[in-house]
Amino acid sequence: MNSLNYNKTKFFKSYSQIDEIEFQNGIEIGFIGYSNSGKSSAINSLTNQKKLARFSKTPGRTQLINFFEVVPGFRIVDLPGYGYANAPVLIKKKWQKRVYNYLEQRQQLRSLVLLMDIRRPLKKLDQKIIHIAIHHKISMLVLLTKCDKLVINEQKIQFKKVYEELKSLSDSFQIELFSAYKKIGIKKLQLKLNHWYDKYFLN
Ligand SMILES: Nc1nc2c(ncn2[C@@H]2O[C@H](COP(=O)(O)OP(=O)(O)O)[C@@H](O)[C@H]2O)c(=O)[nH]1
Ligand SMILES: [Mg+2]
Repeated sequence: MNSLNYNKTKFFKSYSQIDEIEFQNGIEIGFIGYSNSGKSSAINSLTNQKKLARFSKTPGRTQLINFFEVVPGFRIVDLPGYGYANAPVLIKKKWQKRVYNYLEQRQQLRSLVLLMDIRRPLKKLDQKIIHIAIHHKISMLVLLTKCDKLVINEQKIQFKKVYEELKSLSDSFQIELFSAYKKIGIKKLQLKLNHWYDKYFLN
């Protein structure tokens, strides 16, 4: 299996609409989840770069689709966080539409990393994303983020809960505990991305 050097990942560009995206080559792995679920922190720890995906909390930044290039033709896409607590309903709907358009129309999207705060997994919009992924046959890695916030026993309970629920829907999900702070799950994330790279590029 190829082992990619994630440290060399570069920020590429941000877009507000999918029809603005100029490149039609290569493949993309989307990072998706509620705002505050730890997407930017996960991308930063994956790539070992503190400020790559600035973990800015300003809605202006988080509503864009941010592209990063791992190696030419292999991109990580930081999708707008859904369910931003303080945003007006209409704005929230607009961001959600952006995410759904990307998921449903972007040919280059091959796989998703769904991030859920381990203390509050499987919320309404997570479920919706899971159903879209199943429907469009998009493979998915589920990260239960900020696992450092729970003791081991509680981590296991949450893991089991998510595992059982997802297993009843599909047998193609991989679920992992993750903590950007404690560096848990980073290797598993890298291995999964390596696997996807090989699967989509070499075949
Ligand atoms: N305890 C803990 N907090 C985290 C972790 N990862 C992110 N956070 C915090 O959660 C908040 C949201 O993180 P961020 O990466 O910006 O989430 P995003 O909105 O999904 O991009 C920030 O205050 C982070 O410091 C983690 O592994 N453990
Ligand atoms: Mg972010």
